Amino acid sequence: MSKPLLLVLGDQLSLSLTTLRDAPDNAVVAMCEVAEEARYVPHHIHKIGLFMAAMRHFAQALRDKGFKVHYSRMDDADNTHSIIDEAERIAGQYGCDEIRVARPGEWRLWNSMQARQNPMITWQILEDDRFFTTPDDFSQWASGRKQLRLEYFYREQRKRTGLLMEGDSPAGGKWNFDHDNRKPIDAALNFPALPTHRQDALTQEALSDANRHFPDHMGALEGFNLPVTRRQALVDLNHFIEHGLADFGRYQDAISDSSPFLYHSRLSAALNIGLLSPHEVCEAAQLSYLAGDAPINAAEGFIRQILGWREYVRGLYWTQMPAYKRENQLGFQRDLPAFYWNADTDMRCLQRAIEMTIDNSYAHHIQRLMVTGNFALLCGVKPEALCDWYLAVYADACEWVELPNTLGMVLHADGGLMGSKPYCASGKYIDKMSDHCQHCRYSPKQVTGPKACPFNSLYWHFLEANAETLNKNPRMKLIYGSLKRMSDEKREAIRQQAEHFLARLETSPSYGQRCHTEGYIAKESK
Ligand code: FAD
Ligand code: DLZ
Ligand code: SF4
Repeated sequence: MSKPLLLVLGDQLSLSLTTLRDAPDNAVVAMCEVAEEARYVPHHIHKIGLFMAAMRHFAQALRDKGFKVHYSRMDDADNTHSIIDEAERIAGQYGCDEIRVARPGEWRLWNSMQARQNPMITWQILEDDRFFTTPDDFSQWASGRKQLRLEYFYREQRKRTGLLMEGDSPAGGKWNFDHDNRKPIDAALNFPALPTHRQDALTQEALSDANRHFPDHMGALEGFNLPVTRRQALVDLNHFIEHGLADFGRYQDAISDSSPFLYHSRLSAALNIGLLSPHEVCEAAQLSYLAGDAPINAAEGFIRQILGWREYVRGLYWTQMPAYKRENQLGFQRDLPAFYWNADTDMRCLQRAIEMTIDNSYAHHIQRLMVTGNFALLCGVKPEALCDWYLAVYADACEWVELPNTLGMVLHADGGLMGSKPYCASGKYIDKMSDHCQHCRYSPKQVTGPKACPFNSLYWHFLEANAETLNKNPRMKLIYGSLKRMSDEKREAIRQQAEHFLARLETSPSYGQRCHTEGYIAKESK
């Protein structure tokens, strides 16, 4: 009789996991804390702490359910510190002849598992059915389409799941209420504080082990407040539904100089490691709408992020990898600006987005897209450098979701698969949506001169530099019209301003080198 090893990865912490269902009595569950996964990019210390604490709690929950669990700790003398080697070592130790694992969240692991040739142990990769769709579902939807647009994918998901549907029609009469969801920051707003999670002995020990093993990683654990158990994740979900959801839509695009979370849910990490299911999160938002507590623009906007974007990027990732990771359609070559690691910049919006990232291992979507992302796009940062940064610094980052957002949505490196046009913007956009500029030494109204906001000249410089590729795009026609109407002198002055700025922009050689030679600086929020 076969004896399987059920390998549960760090982002598979769900009791409903396919690997754990109908497990035979002789099965052994393996969970492996390994240094390789903490270092392949230099993860933020909150992220490492989250994985270590949540994995240890989940192993305990499995034991309580009667599973036989082998848990490899970071300190174990025989730990090989590689997930694949560790799984095979444990399989050998328990006499298992098969390793079962649900599809991992990253292609590199999936590929290594597929390629593994061990005559004693077979690897069986099961489909991860914790999502609304599988990669096969996405592939079927995509087949034969000229363009893959989120909006059409999302409408099908609504019909398929019945979420926010009234018969065959969308609730509220429209599929998308984004038009109502573009309010800028307002000084009178009161954002709900996140629940504070108690750290029990298991969590404290995991965080202390993380700190001891990875002392040079970005951030400090004093401010750690991520949910590490299902119970804590449910507290966060209920809190968001009660206090955040109703205003989520309206202020979804706003940026605050002081609040990192605004009305965002901060549920991404709990969702991505499996403490919450996307189904229960969407259903909770729908219930709140049906009870009259959240308006349709909020519930629809929120559900679209999960049922739409989250599923869409996952489908794109699995159907496009591995070629997707090598895409660089705009031919960007610049290394990452050095201040992405320490927030040492006088550009206030970037300084605050990066400080908040260092403090919380979190930034909301508009900070990622329109501040750090937009700046990297305008400067022409190469995809691999930017992707590694996003993957390292955010607690919710797993490659299936990080890569399409960074390489596709931010850098337009996939030639428009993810977005029909690049999300490039000048300082005017940041000034409109945020309260950063009043604290900044630059002026968003000036394009040239010593006080001019660097986003402004970089914006026009980016459009000029990439005109050959982008001016054919119908959605860019208007802006290229404005560029064309500019006088030659003005264009030349802007070009010089941008080039002067770029020539002085300090870049960071590579994350690996920086990690080992300098360490990362944890800054207190101001
Ligand atoms: P909310 O604003 O409250 O949104 C609710 C949920 O919707 C999120 O928890 C998330 O699960 C989902 N969601 C929202 N936007 C997206 C999106 N664009 N793609 C996929 N899911 C989405 N999200 C990650 O989960 N992991 C990442 O590694 C990641 N990297 C990103 C990198 C860049 C450059 C950009 C622009 C976006 C990235 N996102 C990523 C998407 C998004 O920014 C985060 O999901 C969101 O900020 C998480 O905060 P929240 O839970 O408060 O989200
Ligand atoms: C991100 C991460 C970290 C820091 N540590 C571990 C770990 O020790 N063990 C583990 O199984 N997974 C870890 N992860 C997540 C992995 O890098 C990877 O994203 C997932 O395992 C893919 O399913
Ligand atoms: Fe950012 Fe420019 Fe505003 Fe300064 S002036 S905060 S750099 S947008």
